[in-house]
Amino acid sequence: MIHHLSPEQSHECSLNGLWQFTFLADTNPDVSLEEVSHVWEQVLVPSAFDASIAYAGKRGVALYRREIEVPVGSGAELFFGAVSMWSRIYVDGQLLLENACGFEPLRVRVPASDQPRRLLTVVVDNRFDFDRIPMHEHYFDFYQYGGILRDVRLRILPEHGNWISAVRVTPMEHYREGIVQVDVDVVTELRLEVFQLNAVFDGAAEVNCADCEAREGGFRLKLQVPHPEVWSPDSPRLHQLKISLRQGGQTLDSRSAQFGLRRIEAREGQLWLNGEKLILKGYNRHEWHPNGGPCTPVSQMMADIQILKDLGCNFVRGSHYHQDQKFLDLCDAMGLMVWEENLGWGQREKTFASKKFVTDHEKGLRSMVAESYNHPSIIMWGFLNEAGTNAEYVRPVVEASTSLLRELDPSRLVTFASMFIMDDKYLDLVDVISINCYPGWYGCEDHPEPLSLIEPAIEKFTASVDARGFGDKPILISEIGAEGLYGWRDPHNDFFTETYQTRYLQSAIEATLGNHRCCGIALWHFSDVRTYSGGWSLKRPRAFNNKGTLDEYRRPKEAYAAVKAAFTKPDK
Ligand code: ADA
Repeated sequence: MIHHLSPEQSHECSLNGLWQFTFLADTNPDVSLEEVSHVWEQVLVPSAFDASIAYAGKRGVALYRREIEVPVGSGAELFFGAVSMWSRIYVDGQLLLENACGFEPLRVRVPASDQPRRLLTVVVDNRFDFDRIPMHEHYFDFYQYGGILRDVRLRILPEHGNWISAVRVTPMEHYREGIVQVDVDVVTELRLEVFQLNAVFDGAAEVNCADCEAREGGFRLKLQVPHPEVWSPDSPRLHQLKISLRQGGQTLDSRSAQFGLRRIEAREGQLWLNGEKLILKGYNRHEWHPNGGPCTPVSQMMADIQILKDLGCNFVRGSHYHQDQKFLDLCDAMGLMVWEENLGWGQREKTFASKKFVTDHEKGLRSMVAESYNHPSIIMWGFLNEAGTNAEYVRPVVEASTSLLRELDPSRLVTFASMFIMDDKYLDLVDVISINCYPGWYGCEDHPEPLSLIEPAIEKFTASVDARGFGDKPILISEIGAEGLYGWRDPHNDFFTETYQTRYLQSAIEATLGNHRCCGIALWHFSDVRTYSGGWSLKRPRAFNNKGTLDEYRRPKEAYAAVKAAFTKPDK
């Protein structure tokens, strides 16, 4: 439908569905968009083109296009949940955005035109190219796909040009009484003083916006939620806020936000949620399923959350990239706490020497916080999984990332997963010390009883953290696990059997939850996933990371019952 009239308020529609697609393989990404020889086919957006049989394993440039309708004279904003790996977004042949992080949510402003039908074209490239795309490197232990991976939406902006671009709700110290700080970002060319704001909670209760301060780019308000209910994993109560931007009694634009009232703290060496000591029990989870690769349907996300709940989990680490907003919405509603992190995996000196990496990493952090700010399920922000944090070359990025995250969101905790806990140089900078470790799996070639290494290793790590003066910081075992090939049972109960994996996870949970310094454990990992291809996969049977407690189709391995028993045992 064409909107001949310009809208008075912004409104949004989905651009998911069939798009035209052409795969151009190994070509220059400066490809002509108009080339007549392109052969177009139809694909579904969102999807990963290389998760389909036709393009499995293929890397190269692909074009996506479709028509969009924007009323004449109105601007618009496009939202892309994720476009992987490298992308350029064009409207009517005009380049509007170039991006080089395949999990980052993107917002793109579309200028007004005198034509209502506009051509949206997206160029994607899933080839590794360090200079152009330093956020993605070929050695990451998960398969990196190409395509428009997540939801696409179009927001038509009001013709008068005054609109709300974001609403962020922060529960304050008196969150139990419903006290929140609300930041409203406004795009306008007028002085902010000419506007009034109107706030309605939970669809009914209008509150007074008198305590409102105009600041650069918008307003900051202190509001009180009527009938406040606290969010917790056992009682994940959510509230809604609708903010309207008004001028002279007329509503110019409105925007809604869903949020929860809760407080997360790290002190006295422990985590506290709503003032109560918190023990995290959970998993690392990749967004992945064999049917659609990194594009899992919302029904699968919900099924995964139900499995996590059944296992007795209250926590999931979204390894190792920005999370799909639909998954986070479900975690909010289901009461599953989340660690969300920026894309990163085991980078070393070469990466940190890249100026483009440093810029793109910072951009990734900003868009993660901007997009996910209101989810009560998120209790901590992470970045740089297993980077070289035993060395000086990461210092500028670690310092900048921790201070940026705190500046953007002082209400949550900051962490990174360290694989160098004994000589990590940056533990002073984080709120939660997160340790990735695999005692009894990697590096125990000559040991007759590898499982016996787990408990002493965790003891050694926590003692070393305390000896360095960080006794006040909670310690999370953020990864630990062993491979178990689904269906592989054998009297030797050796590595790769389901039984070794079961015993391993039992020991890991016992050693962690029995250690008073640990605030929790995130097992590596929820379900098996496809990983790097070719020679890189030699240590990964089937070219999969098989450390899932479930296989890739979510069939439980032997370890499932053992983890469930350990996680549902009452805390000591
Ligand atoms: C690391 C990494 C994970 C995974 C794991 C493993 O800790 O953070 O992504 O690769 O090792 O299975 O070895």
